[in-house]
Amino acid sequence: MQPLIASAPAVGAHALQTGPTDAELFEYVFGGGNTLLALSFVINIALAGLTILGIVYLGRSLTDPRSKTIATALLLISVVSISSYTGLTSGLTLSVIEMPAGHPAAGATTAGESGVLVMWGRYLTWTFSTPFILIALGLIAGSNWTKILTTCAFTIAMCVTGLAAALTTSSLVLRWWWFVLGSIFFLVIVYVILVDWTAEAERTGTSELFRTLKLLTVVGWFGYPILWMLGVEGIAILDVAITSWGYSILDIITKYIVTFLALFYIVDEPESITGGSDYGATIPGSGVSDD
Ligand code: RET
Repeated sequence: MQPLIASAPAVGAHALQTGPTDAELFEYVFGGGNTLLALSFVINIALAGLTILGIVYLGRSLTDPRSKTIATALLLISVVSISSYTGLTSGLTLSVIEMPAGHPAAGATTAGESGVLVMWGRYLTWTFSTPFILIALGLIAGSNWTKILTTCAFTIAMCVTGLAAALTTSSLVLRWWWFVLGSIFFLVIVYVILVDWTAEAERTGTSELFRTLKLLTVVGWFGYPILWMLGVEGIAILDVAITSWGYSILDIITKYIVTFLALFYIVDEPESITGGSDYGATIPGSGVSDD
């Protein structure tokens, strides 16, 4: 009879099974030697918190259901963000992961363990934050739910493949293959924003705002795969603190700046944004105008 232990998976066979504990990672980031990295997390907790307060304050006078839907989508971007950065800060969504043979960072050590620091929580939480950015943009353009939900599905697929790329330790080729898949999904989103939503915004009268949001979004979003390629997950010419600041700055542009630009436009409830009291009602004629 085979000994039981023989069927147990080999320790260290999987990216998330080994490495330092959350407490050791927390100490590594906040223990004094990595102030730059620590700041890239904490500053975003503060900014997400301020953005939430800003939306609640500026959005308090909204009455139209469509404006409220957009404001709620904007709010949820920062709700996810504050949670995401809390995960990174606590060490919960950080890991030290050994890169496969041939990777420029193969053989590196971090916090006394072999491997590099991977902020995998970023990819995981983009899965939840980016759909809300796209819902807000699609609604501002006046698009339909088919297109909006299509971009949501593709952004989820893009972020999950990015997560898989970051966590794959078996093969360098497969890391990059995940990355290529994610990039293809990304191009679908870029197409919808640049072609469909641009034309729709033109028709619905929001093109001026949409042009600015589109520029910040498309240019900003291209920064993420570029950072992935240059950072420690890719060709490793940027160290973890610089990569993390890169992502944090892109987050400031693509989330908080986009949020406030959209919000300042929505608070006045122009005709191009309002949907009428029946907007979004599940029963015709039951529109709530008094809440
Ligand atoms: C990955 C790697 C796989 C290929 C591509 C990527 C793109 C990521 C993007 C992220 C945007 C994040 C935002 C977060 C705000 O909360 C996953 C890096 C194309 C575009 C806007």
